Amino acid sequence: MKIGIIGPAMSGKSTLFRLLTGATAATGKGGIPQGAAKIPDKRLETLSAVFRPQKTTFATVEFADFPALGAGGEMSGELISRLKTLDALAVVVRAHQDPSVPWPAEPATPAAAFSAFLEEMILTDLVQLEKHLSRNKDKKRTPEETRLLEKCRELLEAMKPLAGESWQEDELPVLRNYAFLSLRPVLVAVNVDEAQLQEGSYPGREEITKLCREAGYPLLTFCGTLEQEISRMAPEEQQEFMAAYGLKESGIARLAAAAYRLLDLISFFTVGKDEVRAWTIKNNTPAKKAAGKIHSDMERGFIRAEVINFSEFVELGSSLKAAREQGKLRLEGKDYPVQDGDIITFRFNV
Ligand SMILES: Nc1nc2c(ncn2[C@@H]2O[C@H](COP(=O)(O)OP(=O)(O)O)[C@@H](O)[C@H]2O)c(=O)[nH]1
Ligand SMILES: [Mg+2]
Repeated sequence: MKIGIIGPAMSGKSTLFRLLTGATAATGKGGIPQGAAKIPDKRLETLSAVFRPQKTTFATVEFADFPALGAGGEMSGELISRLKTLDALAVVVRAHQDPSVPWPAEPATPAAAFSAFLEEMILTDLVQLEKHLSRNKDKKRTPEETRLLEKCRELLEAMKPLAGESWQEDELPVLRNYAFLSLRPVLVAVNVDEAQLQEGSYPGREEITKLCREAGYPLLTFCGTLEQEISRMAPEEQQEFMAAYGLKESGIARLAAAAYRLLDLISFFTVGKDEVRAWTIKNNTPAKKAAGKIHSDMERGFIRAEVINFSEFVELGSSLKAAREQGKLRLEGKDYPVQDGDIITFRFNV
């Protein structure tokens, strides 16, 4: 699962990337920096305090720091084909007005920068769609597929991203074959300054809020410079500092968590003396398949999953022993859809 950070030049993309991944100068494929961002999870911290393992492993999500869009949101053909390898996009736009940071062309409001991106993405899809419809004119396409593509055309012509539509279970695989950009989930991150953060507002906030609501995109704010300061502090100091800004969590923690939700990912936990760990699965993954995340033997030889959800575990005094004695460890079969926060021990046979 990979999220691309995109947006205009100087909007704060690389700053955000470095904050999320802790990367300094990591470079990946084709010169695009890539790295894993830790997904903060208070539940995992609690489990770690209970089990005192040698090692605590958080879930991660991969981010890639993409080159800037053109001043009018333009995407080169190369950029488009790279964006198609991603599972989701995080669009960074700038609200802070720091005069020491140059603008790529003219100063743009967050809404204008976001609109430019949205329009470019939709037009890219529309061009591709028309190509398919005309080029494959003679090719046999089922009536359903043609109907589906025509529905896409209607949406795109109305400037609606394809992700906003609730597609049928059997339509999605067909659509995915076309690799439309606007079918990808998107989140929007507005880079604000400290005063804007404290006020909870910035110029053009209402406009971009409305646009994001219409597109169905989550909208978040972060202050790049403030987050940089936070990231250099010791944990106790961070809490105090954030409290002064009325923040419970850092903007980066909120963004990482939002990215996880955007990808429809959830975590289950394994606990023990060696390691307490969060494992990432897609929402609604059956237990047997989830076991395969840990080891293919566990999936192949799956017998049962012994499950208690984190919240219940805490209610029962944070003791697996107590939970077992009270018969609160559920035995689930291979089709059980693993829930976010489940603490699981897999029983398997090799
Ligand atoms: N004043 C201010 N400057 C920022 C903030 N975030 C990033 N910058 C600065 O803006 C410039 C561009 O940031 P960068 O992350 O490189 O933008 P990119 O071109 O989108 O990758 C850098 O000099 C950053 O230090 C912020 O929240 N406030
Ligand atoms: Mg950059």
